[in-house]
Amino acid sequence: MQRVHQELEKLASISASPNPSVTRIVYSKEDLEARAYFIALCYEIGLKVRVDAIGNTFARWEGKNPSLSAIGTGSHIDAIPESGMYDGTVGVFGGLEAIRYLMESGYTPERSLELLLFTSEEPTRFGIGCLGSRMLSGQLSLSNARKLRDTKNRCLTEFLERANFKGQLESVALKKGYYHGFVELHIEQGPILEKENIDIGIVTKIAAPSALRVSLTGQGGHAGCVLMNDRRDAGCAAAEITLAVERIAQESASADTVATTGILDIKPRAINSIPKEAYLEIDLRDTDVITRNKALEDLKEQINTICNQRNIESSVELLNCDNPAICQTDLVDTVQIAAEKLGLSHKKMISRAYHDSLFMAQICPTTMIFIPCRSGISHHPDEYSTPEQIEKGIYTLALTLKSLSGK
Ligand code: HGY
Ligand code: MN
Ligand code: MN
Repeated sequence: MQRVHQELEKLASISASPNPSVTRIVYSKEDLEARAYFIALCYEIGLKVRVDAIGNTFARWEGKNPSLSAIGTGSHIDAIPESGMYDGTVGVFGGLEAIRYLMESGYTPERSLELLLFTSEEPTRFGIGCLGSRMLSGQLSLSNARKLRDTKNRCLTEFLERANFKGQLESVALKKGYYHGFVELHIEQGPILEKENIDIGIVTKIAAPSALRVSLTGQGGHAGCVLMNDRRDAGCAAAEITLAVERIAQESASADTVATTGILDIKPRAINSIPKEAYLEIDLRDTDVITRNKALEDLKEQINTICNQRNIESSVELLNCDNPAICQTDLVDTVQIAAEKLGLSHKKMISRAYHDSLFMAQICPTTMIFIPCRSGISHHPDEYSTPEQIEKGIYTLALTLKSLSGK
């Protein structure tokens, strides 16, 4: 399986940041170049490729009975700034390798197999994650899609035109029953499999993410001349909110409540000028939607209290507030049987990261195959899975796809 490792290395070199980090923001020059590289590899093995109106890419291995609903696999190749080379890409290029392995073993599927490259799994461009899988599963309304703006106030259609993706947004959502099942191969992005020395994680539940955009406006002014009681310092309000985000997650009854202020900007950013404005993007998750929603409500209240006390204007925009996904038992069992056939240790587990599978699970039976990653590091240049770990994931995926597409 040497070729898939070479392909992952080549893919990692298509990046806006220097090796070993990877930066590949959706619809950037690097993203489009990486998509073209993937599509060329799909054509090499005769897959039929369709690209939808927002760039979701479907590489299809026609089955003997094309009228049957297909089996899907896949993930994403967009990468947040200064991140690693395995997040998402193992599911796309490992999915391709699984298909090549089945082809080369002389297998022909009954049900067609589709390998997907989802557009924009990461929230970097528009603040919302899983844009491609949300839209193809009908979880994001066209009006909300049209409202999306990046930090330079550019809209989705501007990027689609520039990338020359054809078709109407209306055509992205798939018909109900399009897929018979979906399985995504992905690095764990956590330490459990490595710690417990287990080859394969089988995902039974995917956490429920939510994201808030908070804009704060104070007074600003001269850092030397405005007395402390006269200040309306947006930077201090942002700092207090950031600590409230941490406190709410720490004090939650559930250990699965996690929250981060991943973006915190102030203006005008001058040492002798009191911050007039602040901008925060907050990520808050739990595997239980009720606990998550309670934490979200607490946070909104705290933001309000802090801003009232500090006489700061605030606007709070809920970017997304998704339900967790429950993975389908017989798909989970199919993965387990595949791992056992290969003599691989395995463990059922929760995914604390969200994935495109979170949305695929809304339209078809879905599960995920996790492989260990070193010290659980992800979204970081040190992200790493060994070739052996990747190959065990690919073989498990291949046997799973064979079992699901054979009937
Ligand atoms: O943030 C996440 O959970 C995913 O890796 N985008
Ligand atoms: Mn990620
Ligand atoms: Mn990912």
